[in-house]
This record gives sequence, structure tokens and C-alpha cells, in this order.
Amino acid sequence: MVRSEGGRMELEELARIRQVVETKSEFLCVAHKDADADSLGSALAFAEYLESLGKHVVVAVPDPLPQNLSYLPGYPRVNQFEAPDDAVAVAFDAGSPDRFGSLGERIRRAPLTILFDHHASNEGFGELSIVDRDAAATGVIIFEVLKEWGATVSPDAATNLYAAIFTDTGGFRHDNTTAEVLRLGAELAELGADVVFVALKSYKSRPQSTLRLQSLSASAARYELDGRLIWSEVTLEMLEKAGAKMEETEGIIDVLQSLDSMECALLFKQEGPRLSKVSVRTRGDLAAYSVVGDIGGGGHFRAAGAEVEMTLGEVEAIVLGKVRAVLAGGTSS
Ligand SMILES: [Mn+2]
Repeated sequence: MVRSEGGRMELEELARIRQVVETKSEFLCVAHKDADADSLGSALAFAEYLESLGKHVVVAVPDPLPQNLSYLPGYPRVNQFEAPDDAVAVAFDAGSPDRFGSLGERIRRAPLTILFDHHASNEGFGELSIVDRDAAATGVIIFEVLKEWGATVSPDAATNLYAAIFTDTGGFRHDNTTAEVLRLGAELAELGADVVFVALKSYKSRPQSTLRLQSLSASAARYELDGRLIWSEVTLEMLEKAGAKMEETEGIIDVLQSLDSMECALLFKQEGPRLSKVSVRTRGDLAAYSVVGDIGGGGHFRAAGAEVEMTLGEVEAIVLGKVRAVLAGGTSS
């Protein structure tokens, strides 16, 4: 069931969205910057539904194209055609237009924006939105919306939605893995989602450069406060040494957060001389989004991130200073 934060049905808002879907003919479905399977899988599944109603749909992702998601059904269509100016923008899986990178401005210019999201830090943008902070993935919301509308979910759409839910739960391992989520996974499998293929492509298809980068970064990890804080970095030098691209950093934070004693895991990435990123994972009382809120980041309770125009050293000083103070202060048990 589609619901708001308090569990109340969001059916009125959904009816307004339904009316837009029925009356408009041009749509632009947009995944966020550094698109993940939740964002792009949701966009592709929703686009397929719109097309089944005879709509003209463009699916777009801000540059660079996420090659690691090329296994998602419908991927070759991404960024193929320019959407007309009057297209309704449908944004997936992010809390602010800024998260849509080079397409953020395009979304702002659209005559109407519909947003589907599950981020705790959602700013509430878009004229129409379904934001369910309790949903494990945006893919959960899209699947529930499609069911509410009586849509036929094809095997391709099921694979896209399964990939969305599977990866946003860390392969059904994170705290957001509930009985409901597992049931949705089973339903999607019954609808023809290729669950083995999704697992293979998500977690068992890494090139050697990715493993080399992972080991460089993991061996550079620092352990503080009796292992309650673990952090590392990916520098431009490491990327060169491993022969890897920045998009290959994805699994490193999972290595860091596998530490038994960790309450906060941080990975700092040097994207340029004055452009850096930080990924945050937490266990215990510490909210991941609170770690990066001061520097314009956001996310969920257990996972968050930020991109900032700072040197690696600058962002490390700010974020580490904050986390050390919070953990040492005993706010986190
Ligand atoms: Mn998501």
C-alpha cells in the first residue's frame, strides 16, 4: 500500500498523479546522479508502464552513464532522445533537484514534476510527490503504485524493480529488509524477475581493477575509538595505481562497514583537486544523514553521503571532527 510517513494512505496524491499520467502525453523519467539500480530500475519500470498507455517517454540519467547498470532491461534506451520542453518530469529516488546533477536544471524547467522517493532527507520538491521514508527502496513505491493502478508488470519491469529492491537492501541484508520487502521480492520473482542474473550482475561481476582498488583502500583504513569508527579514502593516485574508475568504488564502503565493532564507517573520495565525496554507514544510534547534514549531504538513517567542493583533507577534517565528537561524547551507545 502506498502510504505517507505515518502509515496514512497517500491515495489522494496518487489520484492526482494518475490524472497527470492519463492526460499528458510526453514524459521525462530521470534517475539521479551516479545512478544506482534503485533509481534507474524504478525509472525504467515506470517508463515501460507509461509506454504501455501509449505515452512518449524519454529515460535520462545525468552524465556519466552508469555502465555498471548496463544489465538493466531497457538500459540501451537511456539518454537516447531529447524530451520536448513540455514533457512532465518524473524524478526517482532523490530528495532534491541538486541530486540530479546536470539534469537538475532540466527538472526545474519542466512544467510539472512528479517525485517518487524514500530518502529521510527529502526536501519535498516537485508539484506532486509520493515520499515514503519507511519504504526500503523507491522500487518498492513504484511496484506498489503499479499494483494500485492495476498495471501489468512485465518480466523486464519485474527485473528492474527487483534490482532496485535487492540492491537498496544490500542483497536483503540491511536493516530495511522486512517480511514485506521479502514478499515483494518473491512477487517480482513470480512475475518473471531474473533474480539470479540480478545477483550476478550486482555482486559477482567485478573486474580486477575494482578488486585492486578495494584492497588498496581497505589496507589504508584507519581504526579509531576502539574500532567504533573506521574510515578510509580513495585518492586519484589509488585510482591510477589500480587502473580503476571512480564508479568502481561502490563496494568499498561495504568492506569497511563489515567490521564487527563499527558504529560509523566513512569513505572519502577525491574526485578532483577541489571536489570530494563522502559515504557514511552507521550502526547503533548514530543517524548517517546527520553526519553530512552540515555540508549539504543527505540520505537515510543507516546510509548517507555528500559531494562537496573541498579538498579531500578539508572534508575529512570536518566530517571526522564531527563523528569523533559525537562518538566520544557517548551520544551513540
Ligand atoms: Mn533508493
